[in-house]
Amino acid sequence: MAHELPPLPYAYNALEPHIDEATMKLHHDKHHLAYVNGLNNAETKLAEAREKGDYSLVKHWEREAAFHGAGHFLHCIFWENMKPQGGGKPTGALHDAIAAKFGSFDVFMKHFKAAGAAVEGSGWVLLVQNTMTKALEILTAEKHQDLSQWVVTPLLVCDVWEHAYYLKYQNNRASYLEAFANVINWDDVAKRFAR
Ligand code: MN3
Repeated sequence: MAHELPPLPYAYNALEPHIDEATMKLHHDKHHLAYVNGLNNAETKLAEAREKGDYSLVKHWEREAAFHGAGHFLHCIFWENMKPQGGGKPTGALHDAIAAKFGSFDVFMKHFKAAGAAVEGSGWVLLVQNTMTKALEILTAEKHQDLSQWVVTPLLVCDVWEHAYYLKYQNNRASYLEAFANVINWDDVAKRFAR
């Protein structure tokens, strides 16, 4: 099931004069499409690696999947986060949650814009909800992936920092991963998946 470029939910010129038509055309038709194609290619290569049992290029293709996948999913949200005659303030539960966390909507917007302006190089500023604490947070990302994709919920995680295995396995992380496979609580993973 290949990923596809979703059509813009409005015309290319619909956000004028705030965001110009030429930018929207290039951004959606060229940049976003490149992420979609790159993600499909990476997933194909990873499927081939699984078929062949050859993981010699797994680092490269995982990086490609993270870069293009994060780019694709964030842009899907980005287009829908905008509309002609947008702006103003949220109402209802979202407004209340923002006010409760940040003090007021105006403070939230100041923080959001400052955080976005401060991202070094290319990146994003995001309002997110932590799925564990339910808290709203303002987060930033340099580039957009740093080896992961957005819009995912963790189901099974394994710490591969050295402190998690060095006393017993020293530099042999692969042996630690073999051992980890023997202690996975699949009931817990299944519960998270069902949720
Ligand atoms: Mn972009």
